Amino acid sequence: MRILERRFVQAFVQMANEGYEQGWHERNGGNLSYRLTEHEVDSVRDRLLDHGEWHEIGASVPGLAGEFFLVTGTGKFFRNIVVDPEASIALIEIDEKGEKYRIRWGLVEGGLPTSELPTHLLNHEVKKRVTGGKHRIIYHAHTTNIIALSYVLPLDDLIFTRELWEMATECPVVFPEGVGVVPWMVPGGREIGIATSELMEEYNAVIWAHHGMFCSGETFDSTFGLMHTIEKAAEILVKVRSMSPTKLQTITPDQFRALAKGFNITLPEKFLYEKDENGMPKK
Ligand code: 2HA
Ligand code: ZN
Repeated sequence: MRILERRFVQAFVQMANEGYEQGWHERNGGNLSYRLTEHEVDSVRDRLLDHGEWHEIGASVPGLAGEFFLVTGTGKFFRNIVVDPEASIALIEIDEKGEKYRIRWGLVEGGLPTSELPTHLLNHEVKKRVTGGKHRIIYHAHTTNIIALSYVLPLDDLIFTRELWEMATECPVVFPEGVGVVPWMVPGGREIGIATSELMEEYNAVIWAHHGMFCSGETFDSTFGLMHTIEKAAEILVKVRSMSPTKLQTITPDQFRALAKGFNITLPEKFLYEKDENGMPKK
């Protein structure tokens, strides 16, 4: 079977296209990576190139030694992934130290993996460890409303989480652990990757101020669904704040506690703080 016909490749391409259709991937914005199962690596092994040269990752990820990832290419446009996946995405192999990678398939017209490879792999390394290998997907998108909110809300995990939770009853059920926030940093390198992966120890979604968001998940559906749920909550919050600087009513801390009981989830008390007259945590 051709690599393009493999189920995980088709799911990857479909998800990338759905993100494009949401308006989250202008030009070459955003990137996606998927950690293959051993079975998937075996199923494609006889179709891989074996002459790719090794490149520095730009970060050290010993926890990912020998793993294979399907990744989007740097400078490639999400809108073209469904049209010509072989030219837009690549299958890469990590070396036995977790310092280098080489391309084993894809990017047939040339190119390299996403400029955010350090952040993707540092996040994968954390998530592989903390989920016992369950999480396989890291997704970065330029989600319009989350970006807009990063100009008007304090860049604080507690405030972003609480304000987003209040925007739809489903939100705390979908992301009970909350969302992390990285202040503005230069993208494309190790430093922002480390800051993001530290937050990924606790969260499955991390906002990059004035840039976008990273989500981690087990399946393509759940990872896309997490990005979609958070961005929709952000859209509602933008609408609420556009109509009025204050809320007439909202979901209260005690209602969140009742929801947690009813849905058998844990909502950390740190997000259920008392608010002052400006809607900020009471000092
Ligand atoms: O251009 O989104 O963060 C790809 C990106 C960089
Ligand atoms: Zn980006």
